Amino acid sequence: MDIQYWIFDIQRSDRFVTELEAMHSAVQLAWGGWGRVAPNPLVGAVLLRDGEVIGEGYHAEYGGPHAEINALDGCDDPTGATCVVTLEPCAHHGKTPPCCDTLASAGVARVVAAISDPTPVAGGGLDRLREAGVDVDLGVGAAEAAALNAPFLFNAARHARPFVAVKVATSLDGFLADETGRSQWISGPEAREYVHWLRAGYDAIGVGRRTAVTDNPLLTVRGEVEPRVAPTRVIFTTVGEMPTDLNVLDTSDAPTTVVAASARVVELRQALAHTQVTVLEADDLEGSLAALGKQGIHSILIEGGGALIGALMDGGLVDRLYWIKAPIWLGKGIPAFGSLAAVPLEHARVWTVIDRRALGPDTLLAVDRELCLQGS
Ligand code: AOF
Ligand code: ZN
Repeated sequence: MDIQYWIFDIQRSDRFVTELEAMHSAVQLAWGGWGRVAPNPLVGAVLLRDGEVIGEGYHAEYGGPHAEINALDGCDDPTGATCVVTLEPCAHHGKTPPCCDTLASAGVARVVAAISDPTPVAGGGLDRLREAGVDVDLGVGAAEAAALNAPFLFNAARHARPFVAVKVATSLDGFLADETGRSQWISGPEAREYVHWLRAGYDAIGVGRRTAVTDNPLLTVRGEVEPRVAPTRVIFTTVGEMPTDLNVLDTSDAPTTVVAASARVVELRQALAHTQVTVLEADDLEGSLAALGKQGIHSILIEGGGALIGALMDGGLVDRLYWIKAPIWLGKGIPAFGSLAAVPLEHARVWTVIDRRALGPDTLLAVDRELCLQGS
């Protein structure tokens, strides 16, 4: 008899979830909206009572119910519960009624949010909850939630350019391609699957002209997540030939934009006049990114090549780096970051690790230049 009680106690304690653990689960849930909710944030919510999970939900579709509402929907009785949510519940009537009011009228006793909502129109939900007599807390799991929504927070801060992420796949000795310029395929199938997942969550996928010509990539999303809006393929070009029969210039599956230096614009507009390709004019990278921002591109994933990545890094224009390292040696080749300016150790910039994991035989390291934590 005693032993049975003892086993029962162990099961109870196994089920006990702290608010920080619930926030981690809420972040994992929130990723379910990747590729489907932008420009809205990724939001997940967990309802807890006495350390037990009694409801879960996430914002799954742009314009659809918010995370808290989906969590309440699956919960029999939220009275007295704690809602752990990755973003401050909204206080506005947008496409759905304010989450803060729905939580208060559902009888939720406590709301724990990781970061505040920086959107002027939707922010302020925690104050409203407090006024309604709900206990509130802000900042639990803030770093993880800020990394989850880095592009959303970056754009809320009204920068003149989109959030820029760079993806590189290199050998162990840091080469993007072998000595002859071949880069297909350094990484394995799991890493390629991951990149398709990654592409689905960005507004645009960019490469330099040389990569577009040498690899002739499609730059489309061909993974498990079907993006709500197909990312725009972007080619950055200053000089050099660009054949008009490149895969990326066929816009039947996704739109394409070429950003060209002014010396090339007239010629390119003429060459591409019979296509649906958009040609933008800009003479430097900052201007190119700003021009893309004006077209409604809020985030871009740059996939190569070395010259474009080096110039973006040197210009301080990279917010996030996804680095996939394959366990192969090339000895010589095109270095991923070969053109970076030298920095003495004491002035070396330190980036924040936001993800580190195995992709089959390869290893992913994701780092952010700076975490936007002003919301917490
Ligand atoms: C929440 N929970 O799950 C999300 C929130 O256009 P709407 O009505 O969908 O509102 C979008 C805004 O609401 C978005 O910009 C952000 O400020 C907030 N998102 N808030 O309480 C959620 N997705
Ligand atoms: Zn809401």
